[in-house]
Amino acid sequence: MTRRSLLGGAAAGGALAALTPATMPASASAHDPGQASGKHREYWVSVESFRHNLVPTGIDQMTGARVGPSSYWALGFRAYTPGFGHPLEAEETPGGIGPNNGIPGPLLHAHVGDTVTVHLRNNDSHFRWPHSFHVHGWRYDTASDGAWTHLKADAAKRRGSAVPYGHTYTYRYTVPAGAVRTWPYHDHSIPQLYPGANPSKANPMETSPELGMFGIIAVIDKHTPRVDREIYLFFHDLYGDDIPELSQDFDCFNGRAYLGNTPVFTVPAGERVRWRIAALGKEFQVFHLHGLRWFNGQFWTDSQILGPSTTLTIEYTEDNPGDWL
Ligand SMILES: [Cu+2]
Repeated sequence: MTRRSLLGGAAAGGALAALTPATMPASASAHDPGQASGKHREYWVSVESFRHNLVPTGIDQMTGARVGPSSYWALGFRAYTPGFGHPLEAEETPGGIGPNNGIPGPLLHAHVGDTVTVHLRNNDSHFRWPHSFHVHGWRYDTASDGAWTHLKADAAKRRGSAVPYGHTYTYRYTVPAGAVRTWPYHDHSIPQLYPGANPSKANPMETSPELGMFGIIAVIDKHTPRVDREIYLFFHDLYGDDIPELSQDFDCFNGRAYLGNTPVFTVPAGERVRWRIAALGKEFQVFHLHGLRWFNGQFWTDSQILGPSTTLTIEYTEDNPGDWL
């Protein structure tokens, strides 16, 4: 049963408003007068803290080696019904918010010309750190940048760069022409030290994103080809120096590390599939598929590199059935 079919009555209208364009026209934006023709989208996103295990089986199924300890206090973004009523259910269809389990955060969608509002609630009940919501790809002014700096003079302009625990903040965006692709979003608030971390070894600058505060934005326009399935993949790394509860450094797909723990994606033969892939941190990653290839705009390939804060959007037809790495 799909999520939509579960919805009925007034609650349904409210829940869907968080996912799909409302009927009201976008309000004209002073600095983006050309972008007022789209729909208005509204998301309710909560910052949540929870225990998370990067390697639930405790074993690397490629080598059979034991791995761990691999659990720590994580942070993530989760989408809610309007007014932060309750978490939205998973919606793993093209255009849906995805698993909505916190790592990565909900998949946010917009069409060129839309305006978007994101209401952020800081519900980080474990650390009680200030947090923020910072997007790539959409257009915003400094009040919606969500990027904290130590400059005192900045504080008044950069409201929303350090939303205290228990508070909410509303960010406003327009979706400019040329933004069609995949983008990341993440926390960009005050540097923090994970409890027990050695200040001389840890890098506090990106602690909250390292703990799981990131997600993917998909922007489309009327030329974006229809696909049968979209797969979302986020590369990120955690370091033992930053999070002393971890036995080692971990390289993750959607918050999981090592074969047998990382997500398994299933695509029926013949389907057209689009991957939206993003990376944060300081490592270079390679996205490599076995058994399948795609045309990257210049040539056919099965491997593409991904630097920090960059994304890939690839499409192909699933024409080689099998279990592939
Ligand atoms: Cu960024």
